[in-house]
Amino acid sequence: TSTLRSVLKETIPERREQLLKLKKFHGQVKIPAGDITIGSVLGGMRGNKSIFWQSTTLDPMDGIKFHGMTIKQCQEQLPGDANDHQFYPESMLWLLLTGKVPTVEQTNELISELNGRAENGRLPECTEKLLDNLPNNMHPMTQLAIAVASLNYGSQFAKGYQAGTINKLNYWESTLEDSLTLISRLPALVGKIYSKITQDGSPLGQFNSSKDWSYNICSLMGMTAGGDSLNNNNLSPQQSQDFVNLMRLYTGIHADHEGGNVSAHTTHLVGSALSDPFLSYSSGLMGLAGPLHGLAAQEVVRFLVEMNGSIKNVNDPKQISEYLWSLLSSNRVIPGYGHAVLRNTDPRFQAMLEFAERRSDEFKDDANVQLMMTLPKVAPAVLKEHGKCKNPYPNVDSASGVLFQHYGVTQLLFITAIFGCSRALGPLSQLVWDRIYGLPIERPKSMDLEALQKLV
Ligand code: NMX
Ligand code: MLT
Repeated sequence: TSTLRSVLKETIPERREQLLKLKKFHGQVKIPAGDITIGSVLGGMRGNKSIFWQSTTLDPMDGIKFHGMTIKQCQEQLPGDANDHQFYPESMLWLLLTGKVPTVEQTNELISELNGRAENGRLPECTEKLLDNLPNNMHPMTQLAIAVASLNYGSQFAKGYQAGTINKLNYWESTLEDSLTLISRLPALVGKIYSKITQDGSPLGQFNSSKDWSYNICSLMGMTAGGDSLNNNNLSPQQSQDFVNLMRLYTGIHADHEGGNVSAHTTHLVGSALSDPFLSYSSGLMGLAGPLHGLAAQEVVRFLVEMNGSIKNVNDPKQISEYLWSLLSSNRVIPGYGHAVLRNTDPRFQAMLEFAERRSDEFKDDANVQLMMTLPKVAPAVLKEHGKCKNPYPNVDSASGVLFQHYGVTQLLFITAIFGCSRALGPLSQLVWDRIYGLPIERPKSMDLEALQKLV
C-alpha cells in the first residue's frame, strides 16, 4: 500500500483540520431540515441526518454518487476492463478511500497488493477448520459472517490496541491493514462457502494472482474459463468472460450507499466501539442478510420464477398486473421495488439492465430475465395505484439475482454473499476515515412512549 498510503497521508491533515474546526467552532449549528420528530423516532429515523459519511451521498432522485461521481462517470473514468467499459472494484476502493480517481498504475498496484495479501487463496487454518465444521447447508451469510469474524484472530488493530503500542492518531493505519486483508480474503471465503453449499467444500477453482479481485471471486466459485476453474461450469468462454464482467459491475456499484443503510450503519456503529474491522464488518454482514436489505435480491428471483410459472403470457401487462395485485392483496411486498430513501429508479438497477441489454442475444430465451426487463413497465403503475409505498420504482436488487442465475448461480441464498463481498469496500473505507478523524463511540439517546407522549 505504499502509494495508497502516501496518497491518503497527503489528504489527512487538511481533512482532520476541517473536521476539528467544524466541531470546535460550529458544533451548535443546526442541520437544515434535520429536525428530529416523533415520526422519525418511531419511523426508522427517516430524514434524521445524523451519520457522518464521506465517500458516498445518496440523492433521492439521482441515486448514489461516489465522491460526487455518478455510476456513468465511474464507468467512464475509473480504470478497468477496457473491452467492457467496466471498472475494477479495486479502482472504486481507491476512489472511496482517497476521494481521487486512480491511475491505471495505481489500480494495478492495489490489485497486486490485495493479491499479495490473499496468500494464493489459502485461508488461515482456523478459519478453514471453522468453515469445515459448519453444516454445508447453513445459510451462506451465517457462514460468511462467522468466517469474517474469525479473521480477527490475526487483527493488527486488535493486537496493537491490546498491547497499547499504537497511538490514537495512528489507529487508522492498522485499520487500513486489517481492512485490506479482509477484502483480499473475501474471494477465498465466498469460493469455499459456494463449494460447501453446492458440493462438499473442496476447491472449485484456483486463485490467479495475475488477475483482479472480481475475477478471483468467479474463479474460486469455479465459474471462469480455462485452467483456473476446477469445475465443469458449462459456460462458453464468452459467457465466463461476461460473468466476470457482471461480477466486476456488481461488486463495483454495490460497494457503498451512503451511511444510513443497515450494513453500512452497523459496521460504523460497531466500529465506533473500536471493535476491529473484522468484527465490525461481520456485524454489517448480519444486517445485509435481512430480507428488507440485501436478501431482497434472492426474493426477487423467487418471485420472478413463481410469476413465470403462474401466468400464461408474461408479455401481457394485464396478466402481470393481476399477478402483482394478488400479491399485494395478500399483504406481500413486490420484491425489488421501493426504497427507504430513493424516490426514483435506482441507477444501479439501470446499470445492470444495460448489461443485459448489451447482451440481448444471450438473454433472449431467459424467461426470468425477460420478465425482469418487462416489469418496470408495469409494476410502478400498480404500486402507485396501491398507494402505500413512497417509491414505486425498481431498486438495486431487481436485476442482479436473475442475471447471476442465468450464468448458473442457482443457489439463491448465495447471492447475498456476493453482495457481502462488494459492501465491504465502502463501510471499511469509512471505518479507516472514522479512525483518521478519531470519531467517538456512537451513543444516541433513546426515548420511551411516556417521554414521547409528554411532548404532545
Ligand atoms: N411492495 C409493496 N408494498 C411496499 C413496497 C413494495 N415493494 N415497498 C414499500 N411498501 C409498503 C411498506 O411495506 C409500507 O407498508 P406499511 O405502511 O403497511 O408498513 C408502505 O409501503 C410504506 O413504505 P415506504 O415508506 O415506501 O418504504 P420503507 O422505507 O418502509 O421500506 C423497503 C423500504 C425497501 C424496505 C420497502 O420498499 C420494501 O419492503 N421493498 C421490497 C423489498 C426490497 O426490495 N428490498 C430491497 C431494498 C434495497 N436493498 O438492497 O436494501
Ligand atoms: C443499499 O444499497 O444499502 C440499499 O439500497 C439500501 C439502502 O440504501 O437503504
